[in-house]
Amino acid sequence: MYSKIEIEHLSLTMFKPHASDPSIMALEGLKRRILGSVGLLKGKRQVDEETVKELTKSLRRALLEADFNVRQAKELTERIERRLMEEEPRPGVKLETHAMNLIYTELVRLLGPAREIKPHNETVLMVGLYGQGKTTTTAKVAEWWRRKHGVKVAVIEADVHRPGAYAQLQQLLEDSPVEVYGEPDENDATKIVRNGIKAVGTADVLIIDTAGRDSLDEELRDELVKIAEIANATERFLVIDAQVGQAAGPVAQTFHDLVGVTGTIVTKLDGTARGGGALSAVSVTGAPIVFVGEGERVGDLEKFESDRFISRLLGMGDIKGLIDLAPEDLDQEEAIRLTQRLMSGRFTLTDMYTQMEMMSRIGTVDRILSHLPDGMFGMGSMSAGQKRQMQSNLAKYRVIMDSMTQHEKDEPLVLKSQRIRRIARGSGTTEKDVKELLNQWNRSRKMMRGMKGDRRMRKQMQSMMDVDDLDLEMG
Ligand SMILES: Nc1nc2c(ncn2[C@@H]2O[C@H](COP(=O)(O)OP(=O)(O)O)[C@@H](O)[C@H]2O)c(=O)[nH]1
Ligand SMILES: [Mg+2]
Repeated sequence: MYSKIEIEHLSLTMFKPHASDPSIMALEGLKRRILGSVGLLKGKRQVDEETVKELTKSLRRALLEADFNVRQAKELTERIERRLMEEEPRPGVKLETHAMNLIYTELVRLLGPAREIKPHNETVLMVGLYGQGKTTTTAKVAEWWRRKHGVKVAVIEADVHRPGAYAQLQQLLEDSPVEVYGEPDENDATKIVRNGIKAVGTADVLIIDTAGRDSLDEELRDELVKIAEIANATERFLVIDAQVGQAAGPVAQTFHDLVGVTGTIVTKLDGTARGGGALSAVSVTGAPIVFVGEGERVGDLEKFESDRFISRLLGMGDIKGLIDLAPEDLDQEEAIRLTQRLMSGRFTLTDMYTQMEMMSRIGTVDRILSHLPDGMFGMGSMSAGQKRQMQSNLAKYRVIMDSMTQHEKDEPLVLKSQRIRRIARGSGTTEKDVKELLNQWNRSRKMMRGMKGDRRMRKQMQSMMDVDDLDLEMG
């Protein structure tokens, strides 16, 4: 069982600052303003339209000030406004906390799901304009990979336009076993890449740093495309300075057209209060943020996971905030058992019932659903009305299932017309009701089947349900 969760802890006191987070410090202003907006609900027991309007207006201003994309800021606040009006907080949860959770969910949705990184057999091409932090980030990412996955990493310095690039990279990695390949006197970048691949290409991960200018000229474009061809890179990471704000989108697009960007790295998030621009602008190009750079040192790199990032931004402390929202009486062992069963591909009527029961007990379902593919539980976000509907369905299903044998519950496919008639009669319901239950089961089962093969999904489920990871910060 979950330890008894102190609902009071869900109050705004849990949104405390994390002083040691440079990138978060940078967006401190945004956080302060979000807290300020949410503070409008303080002491209120019920939302009213006027306050919600005021709140979302102030929220939109906060996002714009942090340089979030105008259209996205609008959409985001409209969604939050709607949800604030429609969804009720679960009992005992303050309105402010409820609003904070909605904002959290919507921000995470805006920035998209985390981008997976393969541990080895990767060749990474780093691209980007001049001074964005490519060389620094090449070193950072190399070290990250080596540490995180314990693999052999080598880097190639292919920037022949900036004098001293090789020395710079070498210096950044002087304390690291990462192998650095470069030919400081060669001025043909493609040659260096060819030679480099021969020399250090056996490493598990190979990272190639390239040149950039203020803007891309024809020569540089050609060079980049050639290097990309030779390297046959599995990943093309665009390095972009957080300060560029809204311009991040168009820049990303330019590079995307050239080499097919697979991921974005936003650098210098420690140095700007307006990082929201780069964060949200690149998300519209479809090349998700993979890392964020938050300092000049090699260790100042973080794998970007929007949920963690946003919860830290809002001071909610990673996934723990999410778990804090689970109902006090949600049986954790049961949750794990169910997850394992779902993952095994078996899905009985009892499983469906348990699943629905769990979901109906969780007030802020969306918070959890935001980590799962849409519709995994057969619902996106539930309004209060839908929740009531689900609860009354559950009551009906319980009665119907009580009239079934264990075998029928385990193998609902055996339920043909005669048995259906018997069950309806036995439970005092109609055949239509029984069929409805079976239809619901069928839909859920199909969804589960789709999930089964989804590795990312499995990992998410595991991390969500994993007891070891649930050491509650709020205790
Ligand atoms: N504060 C801070 N500075 C950074 C970060 N990444 C790079 N820099 C600095 O930005 C400058 C340009 O970086 P560099 O790697 O040479 O950029 P390149 O021209 O794209 O290769 C250097 O002074 C770096 O130390 C970061 O995440 N935070
Ligand atoms: Mg460089």
